[in-house]
Amino acid sequence: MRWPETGDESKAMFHRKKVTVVGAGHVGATAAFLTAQKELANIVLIDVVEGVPQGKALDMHEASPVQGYNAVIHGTQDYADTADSDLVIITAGIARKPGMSRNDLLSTNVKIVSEVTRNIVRYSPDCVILVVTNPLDAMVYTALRVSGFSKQHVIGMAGVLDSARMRTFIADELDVSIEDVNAFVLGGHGDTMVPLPRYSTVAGIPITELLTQERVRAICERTANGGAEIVACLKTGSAFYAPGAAVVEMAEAILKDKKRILPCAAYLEGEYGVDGYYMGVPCKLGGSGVETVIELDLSRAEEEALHHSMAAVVELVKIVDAFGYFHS
Ligand code: TXD
Repeated sequence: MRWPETGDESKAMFHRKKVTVVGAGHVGATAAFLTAQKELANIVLIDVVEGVPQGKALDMHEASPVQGYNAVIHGTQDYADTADSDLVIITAGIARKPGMSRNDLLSTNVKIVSEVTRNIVRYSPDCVILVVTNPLDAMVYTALRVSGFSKQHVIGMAGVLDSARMRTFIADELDVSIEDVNAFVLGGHGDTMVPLPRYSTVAGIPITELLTQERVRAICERTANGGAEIVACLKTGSAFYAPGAAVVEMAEAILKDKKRILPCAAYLEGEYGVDGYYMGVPCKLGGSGVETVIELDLSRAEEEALHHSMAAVVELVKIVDAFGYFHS
């Protein structure tokens, strides 16, 4: 028989959305794999370490017959391959090494995220950027400043992960399906984050009506220490399955214009009394990125906790601003 000739690959890729994942490490590779499994887009995986994105992309490609997904996954060191991405997920960065100060880590990751953002913007001037690299609230601020994009197009992932952890603990505690559990965690991504039990529900019932104050407090504390709990087990490295899944939930909302209501790190200009910083707040997430920030009515205690969390973000961002890398 005669088989029709295969067309040029760039044309074949045209009809599917395109996602670039920068950083082919634990979170980046997991997010890429889940994106492919959900057939959300073709994927470009890019990393500075030669061979790693190529090897992981090929490995994922070879999983596709078994998993039954159609998606082109391409590993590269060349930003030209990322051209015209709809969504770019930035997970590139280094982890804190023994003897390294927080500021050294911050400085290194600001440089990395700045350089990555410049490259991304050059080839995908209309994309949405989803930042994952820590310290999250400062890195997403860096990406906004460097890209010159609108605030709707530069978003940070943290709240979906923190809320997923809280949902897990609530479902375990009450022995109910995670499908019926919702939770909201706001604020900066760190130990000052603000879990909101009043807005965390099981089938619409606030958990404050289902659990004692003491159990609610324990769940909130475990949520705030969720990242550290995994690090303590793994010893080297941090969580990546739940972070990868959280990234893909946001990616799906954007790529499919779902208008999900999810906690995102969004750039605030007056909302929640915050001006000029990123913070985790409920947002409507769709095709144009953060479409609306939703302002919840907060109790006095919740408001105070949020402003305490904000103070930690402001400290970090002041340091980032002082580096003055944005205009280099
Ligand atoms: O909720 C959240 N936002 C987070 C954030 C949840 C989990 C992880 N969080 C942070 O994401 C974590 O603290 C890190 O800052 C990033 C990525 O975590 P991951 O666990 O994936 O780290 P890895 O495995 O070290 O991967 C980082 C990759 C690695 O392959 C490096 O070679 C690459 O980043 N890297 C780069 N890629 C491209 N370009 C540059 N400049 C670069 N520098 C390093």
